[in-house]
Amino acid sequence: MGTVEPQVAADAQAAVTDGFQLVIDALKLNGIDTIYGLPGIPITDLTRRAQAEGLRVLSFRHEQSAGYAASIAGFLTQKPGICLTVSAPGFLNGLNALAHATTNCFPMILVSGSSEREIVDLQQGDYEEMDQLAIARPLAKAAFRVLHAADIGVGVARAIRAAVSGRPGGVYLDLPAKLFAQTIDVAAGRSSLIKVVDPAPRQIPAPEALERALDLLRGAKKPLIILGKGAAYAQADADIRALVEKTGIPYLPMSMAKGLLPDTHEQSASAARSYVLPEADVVMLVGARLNWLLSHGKGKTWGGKGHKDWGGQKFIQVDISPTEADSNVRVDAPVVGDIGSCVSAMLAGLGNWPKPPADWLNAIHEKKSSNVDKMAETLAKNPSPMNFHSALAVVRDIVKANPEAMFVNEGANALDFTRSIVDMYKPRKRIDVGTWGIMGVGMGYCVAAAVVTRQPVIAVEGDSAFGFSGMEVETICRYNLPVCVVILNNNGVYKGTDINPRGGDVAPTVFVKDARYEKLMEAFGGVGVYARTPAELRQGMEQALRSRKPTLINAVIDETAGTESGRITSLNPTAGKKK
Ligand SMILES: Cc1ncc(C[n+]2csc(CCOP(=O)(O)OP(=O)(O)O)c2C)c(N)n1
Ligand SMILES: [Mg+2]
Repeated sequence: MGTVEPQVAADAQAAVTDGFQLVIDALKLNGIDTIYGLPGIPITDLTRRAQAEGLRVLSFRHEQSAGYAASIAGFLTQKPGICLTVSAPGFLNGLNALAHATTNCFPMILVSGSSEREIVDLQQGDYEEMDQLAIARPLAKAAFRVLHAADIGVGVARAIRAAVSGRPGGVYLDLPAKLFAQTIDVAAGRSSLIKVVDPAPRQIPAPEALERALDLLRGAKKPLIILGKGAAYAQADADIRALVEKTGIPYLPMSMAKGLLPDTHEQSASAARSYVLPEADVVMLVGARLNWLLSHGKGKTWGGKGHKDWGGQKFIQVDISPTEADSNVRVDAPVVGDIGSCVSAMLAGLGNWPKPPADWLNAIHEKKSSNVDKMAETLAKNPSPMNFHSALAVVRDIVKANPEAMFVNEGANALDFTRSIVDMYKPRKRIDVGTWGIMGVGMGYCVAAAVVTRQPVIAVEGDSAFGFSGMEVETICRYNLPVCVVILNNNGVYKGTDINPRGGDVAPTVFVKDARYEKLMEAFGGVGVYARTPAELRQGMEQALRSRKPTLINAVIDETAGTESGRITSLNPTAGKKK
């Protein structure tokens, strides 16, 4: 070792920062405090250093779960949820969640390390070679790549803006391996970072659009409001409730808008859904889209003659996207703006609002009462083995007693029955399969819900649905999260009774009979409960909520109880199906 040249010594002492640090600094500067990810080349050190810098770094067993966690964290917080993955395979595992976020309008940023550009672009066979930016682009609201450390600030700022502004969505941020070790002068690095000002600017609706909408609504004989998860996302809970209550208009909450007003609210028309949709004359959609979940606003559900016929309703659509209106049927009064601004402007414009006609309200009330009575009868039965109803009657009570708890739900019958039986009492408590009816969100959602809200989490899962993310019970135990997973175990997809006519392998929808899922939770130090009766289920859930210990309750359900595809049997083509 010779003497160090003076210039080199000066360089060594010169304060430099690197790509790793700048990514962390840029996220922190913008108030991002949690990363959902899975380490490996080239982002392992990023996870370590982020943790050392005080970010919460939650490490999952599969990137898909990390991605779903990030996506729902975005929904719950209005800040982009960050999912961090390695290159090619890790990136691809995260991609499902990115597309899910875009489809559901959740703000999320998938940050993936990637391999060396020069080699990838010449297809010379680099380690985990893949043109990730090109692959992500069609699935994301926006996609960016950062090549120089000095551009990290801009890259992160653009990703944040794209994720949360306007209609939120999934954004992809590509960070090649070489970026992380690049060094630049500390001062230059600091000044390159951007703290995003007003990332989701309010979008104020036009006065004439409001007037048009209110005129239409005021003149309605059979008005109906439909609240979607966009309304839940907006966090304009008090105004939304005031709008519903001051107008006196019956409302239907979409699945993730349940609890925006308590499901027990007298204006809720949920228990009379199949009556109000075809009967309504003016329907105001608030943050809800006329996609398949609302039968595209036409067809028999809406009183149309044929499956594509218009039912005659006029629609008001309150949405942040100007291109949403007319996507399926004519919208007579689009109101474009952020839900909070639109709803508060509507409230201000109500004036002396006439109550909807009494015969409309009375007819709904009658339908509701008779349906509620029928349901109460079904719920009161106590068959052996349990069926969905007798198990969910217990879940319903537990949720009522714990209205602050977060509620995760996925499956087919396990989803559909739960949605209609289990009332929600507070906004943004229910998180589920969303627009695609996607399986696999369960355990990732549980982790994010517990971390973001610090409330206990109850997850009601089909046995198939649970399997998609089941290994994340280790993650739940590792972070000791207050999650109570209830598996409605009917031995399979939809039910456990299919038979393979040729013998040999079991039918494709059937699983191992009487599988002991609760042991999976015990394997990692959590509590496992095997519940064959409503009483055992109740005891297990109460204990889980009291102890806040990770708990998995394997609720044994009659394997004949479900129906094919739950409530959407009609969408499932079958070989002999009649038109
Ligand atoms: C990612 C994904 N793969 C497959 C499906 C098709 N699918 C819909 S529901 C479901 C599982 C239903 O079974 P389970 O969760 O046990 O609910 P059950 O009806 O038995 O209560 C499947 C596989 C899907 N929706 N998403
Ligand atoms: Mg099942």
